[in-house]
Amino acid sequence: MKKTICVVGLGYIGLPTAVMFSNHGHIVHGVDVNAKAVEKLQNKQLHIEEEGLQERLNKAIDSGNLTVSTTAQKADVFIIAVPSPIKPDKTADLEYVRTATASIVPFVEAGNLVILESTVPPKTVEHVMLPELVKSGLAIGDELFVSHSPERVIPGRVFEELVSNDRIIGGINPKSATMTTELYSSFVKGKMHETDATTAELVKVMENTYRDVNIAFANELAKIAGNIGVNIWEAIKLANYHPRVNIHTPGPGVGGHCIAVDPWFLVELDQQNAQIIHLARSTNDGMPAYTAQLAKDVLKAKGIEQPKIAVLGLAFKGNIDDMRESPSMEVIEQLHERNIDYIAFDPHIKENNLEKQTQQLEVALDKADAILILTDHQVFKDLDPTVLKDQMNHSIIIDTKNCINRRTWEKAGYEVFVLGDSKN
Ligand code: SAJ
Repeated sequence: MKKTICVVGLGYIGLPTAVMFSNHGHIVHGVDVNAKAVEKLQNKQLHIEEEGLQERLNKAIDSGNLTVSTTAQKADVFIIAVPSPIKPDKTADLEYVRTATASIVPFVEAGNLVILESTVPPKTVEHVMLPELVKSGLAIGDELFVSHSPERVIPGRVFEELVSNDRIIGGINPKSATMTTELYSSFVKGKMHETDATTAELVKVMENTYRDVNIAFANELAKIAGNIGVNIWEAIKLANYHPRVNIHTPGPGVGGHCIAVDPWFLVELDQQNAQIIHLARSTNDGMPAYTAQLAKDVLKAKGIEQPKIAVLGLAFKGNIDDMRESPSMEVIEQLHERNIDYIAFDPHIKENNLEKQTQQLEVALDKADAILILTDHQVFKDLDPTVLKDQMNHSIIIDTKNCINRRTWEKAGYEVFVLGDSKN
């Protein structure tokens, strides 16, 4: 059934969600505090990148189903999709969730549904949202329905995953959950699993924590394997042939705004019991320093005292333009601390604050002593080692993602070092 929907927060999740509902017959009003972003969207210009978003936004606005402004308005359903970052002391910053909730209070009416999509520490709906929503004077659960339906999409494949992923729907009561399931069934083809709000909050945080702990395990194994002369990539591949084993991959650290953040919610919630979770965070946060030290050791062993390194990859993962929490920045910091000169190159990143960055590979490699690969972009996998070799001072490549073809590079005369490898 056609609804009016007010989406608060037009970022990586809110905007695609608003556009999807608009293009599935609902009347949507999108709200963002960022006036510049709102103005751009009103003119059908994007402030974020996502495959397939532009044409969907055009369609939504042209059809008249989507309007955008900086203030909320009356609707049947309110969807909140705002950031929930951590503060420098690693505790959750829930101010955006609280103020977004407060901003809709003047507009909610009996029979409305409020849905939180942001990933939050368990009990946020109960302890942060509901105290704001009661100020509407409506009876929570009888007149005003509330649920948590966390997004689960991966950047770069948002529109595919919005439709096909299963969804967890956590209502503050069964009626809230049923109403939410009904709404999302406008476009979701995956299964929708109803539960209570706090369980849904925990489930979402657990999913990202599972990955963080598993990656930390892989990173720990990489160090152990390197020390005993075994290639960890080969070992993990073989272990994963077991039907019940799925070890993730090591690397220079964990980036993005989710996996490196959400585990802290559980540490804050129950410091005493979140032991493995806390240790995993520290292990992954220690990988940039490990990577910089690896580079230093490799170069020192070759007698190169004042090296210059071409750092390839600034995005937090392959084939995206997103640098949020990217471990590359910390690796660069750690290189700097070890007095290693660097120049960074990432064809996916157009703007950043780095002093030493180039948009040309030739400039990055000019007189470099080594290449250090930090992101597994396809363009790096496709590099032709023969073309580049003569520009460099030394033919050394350090691959932290095991993404280049070792044989090809060795054949071209390079010495190849891989993180978690016996030959380091
Ligand atoms: N990484 C490794 N080793 C691995 C996998 C990843 O080092 O084996 C690193 C990546 O290089 C990257 C970081 O971890 O730096 C995170 O990348 P990712 O692709 O695993 O995850 P995100 O942050 O892009 O998206 C995650 C997803 N969650 C899960 O897969 C459980 C996504 O579905 C969520 O919607 C998203 O977090 C979110 O918003 O919470």
